[in-house]
Amino acid sequence: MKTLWQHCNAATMANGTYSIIEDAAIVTREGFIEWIGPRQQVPAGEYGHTIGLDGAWVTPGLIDCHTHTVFGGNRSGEFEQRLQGVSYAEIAAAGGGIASTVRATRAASEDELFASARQRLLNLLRDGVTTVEIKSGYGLSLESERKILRVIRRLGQELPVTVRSTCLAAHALPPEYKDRADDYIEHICTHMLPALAAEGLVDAVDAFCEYLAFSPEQVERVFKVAQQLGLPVKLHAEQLSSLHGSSLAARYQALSADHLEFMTEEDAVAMAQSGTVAVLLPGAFYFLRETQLPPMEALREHGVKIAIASDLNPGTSPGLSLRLMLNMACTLFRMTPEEALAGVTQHAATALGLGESHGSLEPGKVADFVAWNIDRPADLAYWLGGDLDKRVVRNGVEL
Ligand code: DI6
Ligand code: FE
Repeated sequence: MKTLWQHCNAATMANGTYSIIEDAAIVTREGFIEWIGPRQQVPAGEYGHTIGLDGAWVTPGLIDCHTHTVFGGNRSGEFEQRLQGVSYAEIAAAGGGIASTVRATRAASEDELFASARQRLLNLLRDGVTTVEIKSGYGLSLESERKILRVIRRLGQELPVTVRSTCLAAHALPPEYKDRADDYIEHICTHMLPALAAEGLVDAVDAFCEYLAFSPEQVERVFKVAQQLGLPVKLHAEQLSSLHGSSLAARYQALSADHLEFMTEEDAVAMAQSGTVAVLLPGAFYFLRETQLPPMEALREHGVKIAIASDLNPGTSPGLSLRLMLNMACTLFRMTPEEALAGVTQHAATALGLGESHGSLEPGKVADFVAWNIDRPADLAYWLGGDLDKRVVRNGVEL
């Protein structure tokens, strides 16, 4: 049965631009977009339902392509410490930071992790998010990474959102491997990744390439195993220093390299050649009060696709609103509202390997869209948070 949605304007985001259709209509069938165009040209035929959208602006469902939604505890106490002058590094050296979240996550039951992650995810969904990526990485042992990945799968089953699961076992060094980073990498490569992949819990593999995490050589060992397992890779790179992780990611045809404040022009060239998406995370930039901006001009000049994500995590980006990240991408990184919206639709889909099926309003794509009661598409990057009036459609069905 076909459904006709009409009396709306559409920002289709095809090719990563607004690609506006005024007075548009959309035909959906069995969860997919069958046709979209000017209402005057709607194909003749039988429509089971005709739904008026009261002049709303329709965009693709928003996609948050980088989050760490599943974790135990939170770190607002460390936030207070940092405001009193204690540095992120000092807190980490005293056993806080990622290590404290790892302790809380290991101590939590699967049900407890599910309940807290569900609340955070519901916040993201309030912004019209219909697809989200969630990483493990606060377990750092086979059992606790498995626990997190199972929670991630369950979130996708129980909430109205498409969830992609990324294994970030190479996020930090667990305490039992202190001073033995190579041994931990070996454990990831020979035990963790093969087991978790065999259980169907992993859609992609990520790592944290940084002087205070893992070296490019260590990351490459993880990438090689991911490749053998047939899993695409992503990388946290160039957040605090330049190790050329983004070029390494490009050599492995990574779906994305993320953060990137310290990347170089050569990195941008490599990413453009491999089609690796640059995922920028303005929430982490803001929360850490960073001053080094990602090289926007080099990214644009070399045609690297740019996505924006929340990086929702307890340490560096407790960000519960993807639309707030759109605003920050514009104010902090000087992106245009159009670039920012492409960054949470078409380019975010590509960063998840879903560029053919999601991210724009085009025939053949999944019918995930949001009808916003706004005046112009730029309103999505303009309002600072809040809950905008909207209707959300997922797989062709209004939620
Ligand atoms: N980059 C980050 O900013 C976070 N992880 C990462 O790879 C930090 C996560 C944390 O502090 O808990
Ligand atoms: Fe992250």
